[in-house]
Amino acid sequence: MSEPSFGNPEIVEIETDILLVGGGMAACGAAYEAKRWAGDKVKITLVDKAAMDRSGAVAMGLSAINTYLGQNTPEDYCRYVSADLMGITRDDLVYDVGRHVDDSVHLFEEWGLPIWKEMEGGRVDGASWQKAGGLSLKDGGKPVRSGKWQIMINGEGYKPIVAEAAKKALGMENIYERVFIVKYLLDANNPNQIAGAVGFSVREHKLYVFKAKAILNVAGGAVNVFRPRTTGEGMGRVWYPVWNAGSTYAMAAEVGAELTMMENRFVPTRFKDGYGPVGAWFLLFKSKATNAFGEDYVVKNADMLTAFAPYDKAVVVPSCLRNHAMLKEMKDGRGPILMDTPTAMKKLAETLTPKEVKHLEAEAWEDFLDMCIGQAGVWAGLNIRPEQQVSELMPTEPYLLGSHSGCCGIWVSGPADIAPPEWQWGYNRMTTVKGLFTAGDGVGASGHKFSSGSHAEGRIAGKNMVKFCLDNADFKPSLKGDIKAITEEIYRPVRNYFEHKDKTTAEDINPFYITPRMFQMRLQKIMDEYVAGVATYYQTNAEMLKRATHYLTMLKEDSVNMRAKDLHELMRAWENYHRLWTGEAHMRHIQFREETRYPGFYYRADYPNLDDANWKVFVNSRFDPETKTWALKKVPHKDLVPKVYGAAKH
Ligand code: SFD
Ligand code: AMP
Repeated sequence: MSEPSFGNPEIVEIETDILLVGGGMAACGAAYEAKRWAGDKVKITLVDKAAMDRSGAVAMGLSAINTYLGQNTPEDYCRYVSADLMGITRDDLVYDVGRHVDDSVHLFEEWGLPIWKEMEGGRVDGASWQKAGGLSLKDGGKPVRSGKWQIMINGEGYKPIVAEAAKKALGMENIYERVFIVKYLLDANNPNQIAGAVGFSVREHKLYVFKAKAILNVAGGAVNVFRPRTTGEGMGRVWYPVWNAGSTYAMAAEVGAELTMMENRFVPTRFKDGYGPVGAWFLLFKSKATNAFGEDYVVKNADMLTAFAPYDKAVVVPSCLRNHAMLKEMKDGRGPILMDTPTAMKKLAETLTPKEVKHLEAEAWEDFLDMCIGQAGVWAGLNIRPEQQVSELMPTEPYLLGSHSGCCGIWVSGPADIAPPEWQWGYNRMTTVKGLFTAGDGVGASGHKFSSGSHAEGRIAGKNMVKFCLDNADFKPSLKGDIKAITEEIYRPVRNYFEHKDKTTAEDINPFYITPRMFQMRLQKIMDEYVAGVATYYQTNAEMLKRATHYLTMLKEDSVNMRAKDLHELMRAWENYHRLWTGEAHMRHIQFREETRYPGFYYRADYPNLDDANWKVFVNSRFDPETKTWALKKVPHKDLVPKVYGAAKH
């Protein structure tokens, strides 16, 4: 960036009705569905920080669709999601995803996604079932189920396929790629109503100011808030997408949207160092994970888990409790944890022809080549053949997300026909800020949507946003705040750099500024060491959290001193600002919930038990944009779908 132009970008103003912020699964679903209802009356615009073809969590592809109901009922799905997330989920939202998700999967198949089929004579790859005379799912074709909810795909091209449909629906003239949204703006005349968004191009020196009647806030989950296990040697190698920086939560919080369950996190068990997902190995290949001495840690520690199991274990052993059992073995010195891939493959091969065995081996590699190429790289680099050698597993650093096996996010209005009155205020998936909607990773208290459910939820939101725009046709958004001052604020890191760069002999070390990279490391260190990261085996307590509050406050003060020497670094600066907000919300919620609800994800060492009597509730928080203060509260939970309660021993 040349010096004369810094702080003085070209300002591009765009007026629209619906603004979709993000280009991932939820945004693509919203684009497709909103367009169907919008007609010519409602203008839809999409803005993505990256290129939609490969942006978001599905960038590399996936090898399974984790939510496809098929013969299962939405009620069953509610029971499953609730059990996995320790009993505190919104049945109205989960049910709503459950009843619509299969339709999204059918669309994916129609658009060209290869889905494996169960046919006479065995399994057929997604690319071959048509030639073999098979049927699409919509016409009664049978998917290959890896688990009760999951189906197998050849998914390397998953994202381009889904993005293509969204792009076609909106038209490229309504899509802004490589524009990073920094913040939302409220309306100047109506309190608590959204009116626009501001961001900058990461390629050109342009500031974008969008005015919209309704905004869909779907910028994914939060990665790299905590110090990852891979630091110097493998920096950037994490499980969830490194480029999803918590923008969804931070930008919503800043304009006063109520957040929910921000204490929840996902600590996935993954193949060590490559972060390869384990689902297909556990569910499809029926592989067992053991401690170093061959003992199945979930079976071995079953009694220990009953103290925490809020529901019938027949539904599922919750993901956090599987971790809890694994951590017990690690802490007691019985690590490393091993995934016994050779035994699983040998067992499967017993009934297969040599050709089918070769195919099975290819599937084992394809599982990672389709969605987590780095893991295939680790296998190749370490001379691991999964049919011959075991692999290490490891619980990773925490991730904050609302669509996978976690449920932090934003508090939204539920569907009119199911949600009780206190959970609905007009438009499905609208946040507590009028006109601001969310979906996918953004919606709290309803995890296990995954890629398909996020798309379906985006469609639900998109349809409701059109209704919102039609109902509010006379509303003319006018932005609160002075664009000149906001421009100054957004480009401050650039000014910090140019003003101070010559006051040092080492560009990255300067008393007047901090690089975004160093800022990120400071945040990660605080979160890791005080807010239950891997450094403390996921443990914290009130005293540690008090210190975290202090250090995060100081870090926030320092955020104005971040520098950016180019547009890329400017994006890094604002990403880290969003991470900081997300980390702070997470920390405040953990501080508020005085129990250990998710052992294996995190432990309040000062409240080590599950406490249903006091804490079977949602925790909601709100940052007040006027007073700049946070307030947290308990919100009553209720089951809309009956659940079978297990005997919880405390
Ligand atoms: O194996 C801004 N996921 C899995 N889902 C499945 O269905 N099956 C699987 O197999 C899954 N697994 C898995 C998964 C993800 C990853 C990374 C791996 C493995 C390695 C989860 C899904 O992918 C996930 O649930 C959905 O994608 C969530 O959808 P959404 O729309 O909520 O988020 P997104 O797709 O990440 O999109 C975010 C978008 O926002 C953009 N963005 N744009 C503008 N301004 C900003 N400030 C922005 N910040 C972000 C992004 O570019 C992106 O377009 S497995 O582990 O179980
Ligand atoms: P993962 O690969 O770990 O992200 O998991 C993919 C899917 O499989 C998700 O729906 C998980 O909840 C599920 N899953 C993973 N491991 C197990 C397991 N051991 N038992 C039951 N479900 C699992």
